[in-house]
Amino acid sequence: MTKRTWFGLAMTAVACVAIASPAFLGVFNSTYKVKSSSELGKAKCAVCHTKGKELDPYGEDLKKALGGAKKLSPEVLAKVEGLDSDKDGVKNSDELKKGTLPGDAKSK
Ligand SMILES: [Ca+2]
Repeated sequence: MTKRTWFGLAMTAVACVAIASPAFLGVFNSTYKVKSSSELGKAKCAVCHTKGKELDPYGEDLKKALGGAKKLSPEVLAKVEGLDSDKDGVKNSDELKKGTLPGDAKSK
């Protein structure tokens, strides 16, 4: 791996920790009982983020549902369950049950 790649990886890790994600991810994982072996469980920060702070479509919908709140809750998560954030034809709630990514149209 090149120095540049390592730098990119390090920055991604830092960004992941610097923002609210760890707490959010905890709420997310316990609400949906995410299996660590599923695609969803492996994605971790990437469930909502493309890289660092940038949000994927599911992350954007969650941000809207949060409405400025700083803490994620099961109630906020429930607000976006009926949506199909990545527009792949599978509802967020169904993707979460299956363990696929609600913010990535390639995962369904
Ligand atoms: Ca979907």
